[in-house]
Amino acid sequence: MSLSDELRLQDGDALVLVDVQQDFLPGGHLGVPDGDQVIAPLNSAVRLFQSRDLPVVATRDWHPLNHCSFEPQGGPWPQHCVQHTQGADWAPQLQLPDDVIVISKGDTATQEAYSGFQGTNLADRLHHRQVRRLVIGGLATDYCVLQTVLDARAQGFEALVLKDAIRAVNVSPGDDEKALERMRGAGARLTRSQDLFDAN
Ligand code: VGL
Ligand code: ZN
Repeated sequence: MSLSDELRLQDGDALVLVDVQQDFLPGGHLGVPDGDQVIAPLNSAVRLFQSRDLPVVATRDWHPLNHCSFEPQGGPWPQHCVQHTQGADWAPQLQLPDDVIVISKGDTATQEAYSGFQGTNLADRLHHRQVRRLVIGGLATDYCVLQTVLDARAQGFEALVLKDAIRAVNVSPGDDEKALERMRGAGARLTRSQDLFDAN
């Protein structure tokens, strides 16, 4: 099987967009450097998956105002993605399909949930649709993308990460590279979105 065969989409594939929300864009309450750069490749990926009738999932950080990850509660982060605020809305340029599967996470005040699988029914919903492989992009590489990819692998899904469609917070320089290494170590494959488009 050639490399491009492995990138060919088929039944059992699903696209997962991680936390492409206003607060993670530059200027947002937890702005990720160049976070807006993920939108164009992800919109192209959405169109490709839609054209094949393959599922598109969008996870969102959906915190109550008193969430434990916020600084006033002793957490590491400024308040962000507070339920029903503009910061929790999708990035304005993001083009989600009408039948997108929305997964809200981090909605319990006392629990952090970086992964789209944590405290949600994502795994059940994917298994129900016979999904076996996830194509993943979004924000942020070193937190929610990383943990979603690791959980996907732990749950037995194949994982293909679009490396130009993710961006990192990089609290410490090099966190992005460490995250990529952990994904690879867990058996995820990293590819350029253009290679996915060319193979399809
Ligand atoms: C995230 C920090 C805090 C993320 C969410 O989406 O990567 N990062 N909450
Ligand atoms: Zn959060």
